[in-house]
Amino acid sequence: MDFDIPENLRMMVDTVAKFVKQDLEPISQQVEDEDHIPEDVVQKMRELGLFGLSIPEEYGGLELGTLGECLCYEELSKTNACFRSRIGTNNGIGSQGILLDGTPQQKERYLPNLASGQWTACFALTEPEAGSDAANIQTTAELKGDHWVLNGRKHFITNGDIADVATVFAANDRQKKARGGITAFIVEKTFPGFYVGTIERKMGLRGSHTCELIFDDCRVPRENVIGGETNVGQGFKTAMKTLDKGRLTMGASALGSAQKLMDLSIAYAKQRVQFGQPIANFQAIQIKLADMATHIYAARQMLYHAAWLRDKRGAAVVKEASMVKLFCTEMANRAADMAVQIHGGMGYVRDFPVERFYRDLRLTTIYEGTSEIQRTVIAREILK
Ligand code: COS
Repeated sequence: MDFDIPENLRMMVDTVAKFVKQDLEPISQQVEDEDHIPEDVVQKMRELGLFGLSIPEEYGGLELGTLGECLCYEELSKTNACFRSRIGTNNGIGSQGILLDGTPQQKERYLPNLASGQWTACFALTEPEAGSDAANIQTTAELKGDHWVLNGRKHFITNGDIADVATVFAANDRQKKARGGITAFIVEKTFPGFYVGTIERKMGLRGSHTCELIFDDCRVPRENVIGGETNVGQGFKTAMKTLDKGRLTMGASALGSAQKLMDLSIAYAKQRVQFGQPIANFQAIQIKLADMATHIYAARQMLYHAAWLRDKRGAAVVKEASMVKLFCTEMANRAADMAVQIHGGMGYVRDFPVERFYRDLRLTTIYEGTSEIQRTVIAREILK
């Protein structure tokens, strides 16, 4: 076993850490208040290559591999979660369908624009009647001449309002559902019949928008079926494979935030004096910090191992990816709870970042597959 992180990845992580400290952290409260990331910061993200961490070099990305991408996400998640969310769809759910199953022409057209960050991508799977039951898609796709015509409504779509291109899953055959009935399409925002609907008012993750997408006789050229004609009906598998990777990076994000919360809690416990001494001297606080450190250590080992497995084995880490998402996100939520407790009243006010992490992390056990779904996937895999 070799636990050394390769030099090139270490350098990239240092670059991201510096960017977080110098450029992102100073504006994290402003972004929270304004619910918007300034364009000059997005431009810096482009210049650093952050939109193309996962995309192969031949398409202009950094091709860091799963481990490298996870390491960067971990670092980026030590500040406001919206920054990670901004680059997340291009690296993850918005590009992976094209990368994993797209035709050479589709990769050529879309991946360079996504890697550079000139275009933003989103992933449109979830619908009002298809959340955890992702195969219950009601949006329909009907072939009419040279075009597929999409009709329906997606919701909870991260970056949907700013997306130039969406990976959209629609039912070509409602009876067949996950087995031959769902097709993945690449839909550009300029295609007729594509509309952005309501933007949700959320508990947290301000600065990152989640919205409805509406398809009203939306005309999608035949060549925009991901993988081409032979892949009609095979979209559910594309969605599942995409989510497998997303579950690893989601784990990495939760881990980074948990680490930050522990660092903040240690610093606070050392300087906050009660009963004539720093509260870090009290066992009640020490136990919380020790638990946080131990759980973070365990989470990091499983994440790095699963990422390494994926880089070595390709996409076949279904069980491990769900385990990582489940463990890291639930761990981070517990860490956030402990961090609020250690900070006391200061953990509940908006002058300190702990309160924001607490709200933002709450989403991590829900989106890209709830904890309950992760357990379902793990159980299926081990009972096979
Ligand atoms: N990789 C590749 N193929 C997969 C797969 C994976 N991870 N998971 C399932 N498949 C394949 C199956 O092998 C099956 O193919 P065959 O017909 O060739 O056997 C097909 O897809 C259907 O799979 P399954 O029977 O498992 O479908 P279900 O409807 O039972 O799926 C779960 C159930 C819970 C796994 C799925 O609905 C799910 O992941 N839901 C959560 C969705 C989610 O995470 N949403 C978050 C919002 S998107 S950001």
